Amino acid sequence: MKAMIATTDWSLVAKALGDAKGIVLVTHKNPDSDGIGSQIALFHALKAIGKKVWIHNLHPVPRICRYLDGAEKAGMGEVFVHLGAVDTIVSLDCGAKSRLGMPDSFFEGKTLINIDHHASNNGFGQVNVVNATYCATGAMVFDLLLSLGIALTPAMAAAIYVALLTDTASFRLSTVTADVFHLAAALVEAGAEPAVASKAVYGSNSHERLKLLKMSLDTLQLNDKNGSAWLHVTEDMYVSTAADTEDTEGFIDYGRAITGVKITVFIRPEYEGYWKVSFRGVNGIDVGKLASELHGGGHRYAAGCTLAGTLAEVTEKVRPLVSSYLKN
Ligand SMILES: [Mn+2]
Repeated sequence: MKAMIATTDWSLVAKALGDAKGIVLVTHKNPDSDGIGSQIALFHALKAIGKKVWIHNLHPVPRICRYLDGAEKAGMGEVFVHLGAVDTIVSLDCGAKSRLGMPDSFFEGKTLINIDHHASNNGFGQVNVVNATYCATGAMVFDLLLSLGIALTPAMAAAIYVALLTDTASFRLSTVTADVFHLAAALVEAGAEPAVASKAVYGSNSHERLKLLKMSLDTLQLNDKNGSAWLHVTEDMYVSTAADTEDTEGFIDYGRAITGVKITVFIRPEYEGYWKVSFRGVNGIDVGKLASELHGGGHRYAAGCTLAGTLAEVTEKVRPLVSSYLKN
């Protein structure tokens, strides 16, 4: 097996994990398949070398990942009952400490290891491996396991595969290189099942989700001479369809798939009075930079921020900035 990026230096992470007596793996609020897949793969790996390890996040495992062997191990909420048994925290796929959503007391006196591929990551750990050239944090976990000499089991391979699948939008993004396919092949050889992952991620829609999608597509607007696509959902739509935040996963891709659209904006309720604004950009447009101008972050091609106000106020705030990114 060949490392995705052979030059990544895992020595400090290996040392910290080697020294650790108890480890908790965490990922960002509203976790996605990359965060969860990375956690599950590393969980199995650390178990295999005899470590005490837990998975804990603020929010639950998304439905599309619950088929993974190990997903049932994930705890959730602001309170982590095993905190006393833990001396090391590993943050996976999280661009900022605040995005973990855990209280300050969670981190007190612990060694924090930060493994991530978000360009906006500021290195908030005591040990950091941050590299935006990785297409997924799952690919980083693969390289870490390789450097630790841990053999991939089918459960680890399946977890990394779903991370890779979703963070590359099914191998559709410009981050997809020959090395990504080599990695995918290695995962399948180790027991990952692409058909099972695809069915879970893309073939498990609920009726509620499709009703919400229909309403959201009704909000689709093209601006900036058809260079930007905008769509949203509202709290009322959640109520009338009985769908939830998780069901909006992938809605933004409908905008991205329109010919000529260079930036897609998707807005959804975050919490009372706040909206989550997500951006997707084509090659050559850095929506990560755009989001950072609104105190958010992410990748060049996918990013987001949280803004206060009404939907109309938020839209008016974002619109001129989007236009300015389309002028050059
Ligand atoms: Mn990711």
